[in-house]
Amino acid sequence: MNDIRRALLIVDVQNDFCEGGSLEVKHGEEVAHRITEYLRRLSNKYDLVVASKDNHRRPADHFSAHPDFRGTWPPHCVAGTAGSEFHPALDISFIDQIVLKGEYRGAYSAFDGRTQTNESLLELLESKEIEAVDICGIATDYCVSQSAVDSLDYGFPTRILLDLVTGVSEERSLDALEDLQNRGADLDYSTNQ
Ligand code: VGL
Ligand code: ZN
Repeated sequence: MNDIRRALLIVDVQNDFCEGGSLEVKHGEEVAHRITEYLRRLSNKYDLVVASKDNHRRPADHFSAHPDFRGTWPPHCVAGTAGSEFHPALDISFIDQIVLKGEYRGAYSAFDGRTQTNESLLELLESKEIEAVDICGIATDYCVSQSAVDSLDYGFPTRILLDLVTGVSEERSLDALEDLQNRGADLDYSTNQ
């Protein structure tokens, strides 16, 4: 189980995506707590723990005063605001690298993000010789699923940790998970790891 080099990708566990945030997603806080429990139990199984952050400055039509909650959204995760911070229930001491995305446009995939030294997520994974990616975080039907699609397209065996994700729409989240499974992702519970 530990013979292949594995990364955990924690997607957008930020205040604005949790209860009380400007784009709150149901169970966001619970997911933050569960990811922390998982990290305390099994972070040693990962060769790299990466967390992405939505980090908007002027993201064009990603923000709207009349959002449809499918392609346009209320302002959220604005760089430098409290809403863009990691949720306090996420224990950030386990995070090796952060990737920021979405400064000047909507960017759902963590693979659109860059590290502090301006590396892409793909470059980072390659430099750490990562061979497989596990994904958790918010939101299942947007940033989690787009990140997983990219991970699969780049050739990484990709697993979604089902009890460590939550989505904007339950129906679209189920569709997204089915689509990911059809693309070859593994869906599994963190409690089985
Ligand atoms: C996200 C909507 C808008 C996400 C980001 O992190 O899933 N969703 N921006
Ligand atoms: Zn966004």
